[in-house]
Amino acid sequence: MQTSTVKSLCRQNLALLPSVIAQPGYNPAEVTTGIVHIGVGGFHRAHQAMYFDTLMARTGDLSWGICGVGLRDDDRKMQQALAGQDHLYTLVEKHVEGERNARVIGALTRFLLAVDSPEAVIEQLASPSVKLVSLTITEGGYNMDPATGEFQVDDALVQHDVDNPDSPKLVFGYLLAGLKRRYERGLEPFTLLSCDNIQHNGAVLKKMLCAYIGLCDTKFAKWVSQNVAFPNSMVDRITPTTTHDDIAQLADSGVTDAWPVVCEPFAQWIIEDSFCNAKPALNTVGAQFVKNVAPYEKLKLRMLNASHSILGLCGSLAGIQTIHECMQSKAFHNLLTEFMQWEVAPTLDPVPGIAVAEYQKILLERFANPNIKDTLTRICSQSSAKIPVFLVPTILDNLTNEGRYDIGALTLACWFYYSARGTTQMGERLQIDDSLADELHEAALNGATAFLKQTHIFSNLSQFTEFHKSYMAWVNRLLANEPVESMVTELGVSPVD
Ligand code: CS2
Repeated sequence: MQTSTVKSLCRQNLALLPSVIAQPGYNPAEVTTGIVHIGVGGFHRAHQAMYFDTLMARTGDLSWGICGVGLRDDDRKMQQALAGQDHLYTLVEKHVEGERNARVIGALTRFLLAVDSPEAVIEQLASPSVKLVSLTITEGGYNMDPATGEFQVDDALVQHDVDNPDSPKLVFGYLLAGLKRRYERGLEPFTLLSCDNIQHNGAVLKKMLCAYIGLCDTKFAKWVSQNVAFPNSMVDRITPTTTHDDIAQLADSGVTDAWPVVCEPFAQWIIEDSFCNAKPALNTVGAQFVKNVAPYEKLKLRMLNASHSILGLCGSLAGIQTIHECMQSKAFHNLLTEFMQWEVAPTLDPVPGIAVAEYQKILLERFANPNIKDTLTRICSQSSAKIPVFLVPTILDNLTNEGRYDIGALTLACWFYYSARGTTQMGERLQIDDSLADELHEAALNGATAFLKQTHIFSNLSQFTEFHKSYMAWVNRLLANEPVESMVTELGVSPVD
């Protein structure tokens, strides 16, 4: 392709884009802001924004545009990339066989960086056109103590926000300011939809937000708890980090996009049918409204996300780089089959409309997609916030119900080694992105038991003698330099084989 034919992505160039890149099915200039989304990363752009894009194209109701909000200074890169292209971006679905479907998403209307303009964010939240506020602020963003389930009040940023209600730093301060302004103006509150990988994410958001508001205004906390809807939701779509190659490949097909998103073809969104403001007809574009999301969340977190963490932590020690490379190893493939069948399935509740065996099979196929190239570095990032949600509850359930937990124990042993040494078993340095990395390293230097005794991560797991024994056995074998693959192979053999 000649450079001169490559078009930069913006509204003006939409009609000139090559036909292999699908256009929004509506005029993005006519979209109005009905949603504020806090935490615009790849996942939001591949998932919720895609659903709203399809919804607007399908129904012609253009009132579901999204104003993105970034709370961290780090979000500036995204703000700038999107501002330079009228908030349009390309979403590329990569299929197992190599086929790619690229489309331009036009659902984002604007992007505000809270650190630059807190007042603009609060005013946007208070806008009468806003009906829904959604969040992807990561598992760690809820300020919840995993051991007690309570809001962590002793946090300098929480205190800062209580003292500075007009220029908060955390999400809770913004939500309070936005809700209060609406209340004072006699406007209905917005629905607050958490889209993070947390069991009971809506209920957790409600509890944390109301606890925060309670520190500032107990009467208003009560009003929020009675008048704002916080639907729980299960979200799913594997979205790896965008690479330079992804950008170059798009340029080869004729479009310059500063920050496209790539993802798998699969997408799922199950939302509790509980709204206090207008409800988008997402059921017409593949999402599902249900009465009770809990069994779906549990299935997804315990099967998909925990399996990811297992591949991430065990695979990192083996020097593997990506999820699909793990899946090319029969031993890792078998390990996941065993884990899902023997350690997870017995802990699940019946999931309406989903056959668990079929779900497992599809998951293994999704992980094996060679075109996604999801890195173990991404999967292991913020393990300190993920493991307490994805894996520890399953192990605890199995300890209570005399179930199996060896694969869980091996994974935690690998995490200990990963935190203590920061290398593969061959001594190559690993890139560790975790806000608790130093703390985890310190704990691990005090030994494997001290590592497991971090109750804010592992709850009371260290007190279960049989679990401690299993974990220590794996730790000792890893420290004796036995390759993790041999343990993976050993555990990948079904007891009924
Ligand atoms: C991953 C998730 O971050 C992780 O550890 O398991 O990002 C996963 O890819 C998504 O939840 C898929 O829906």
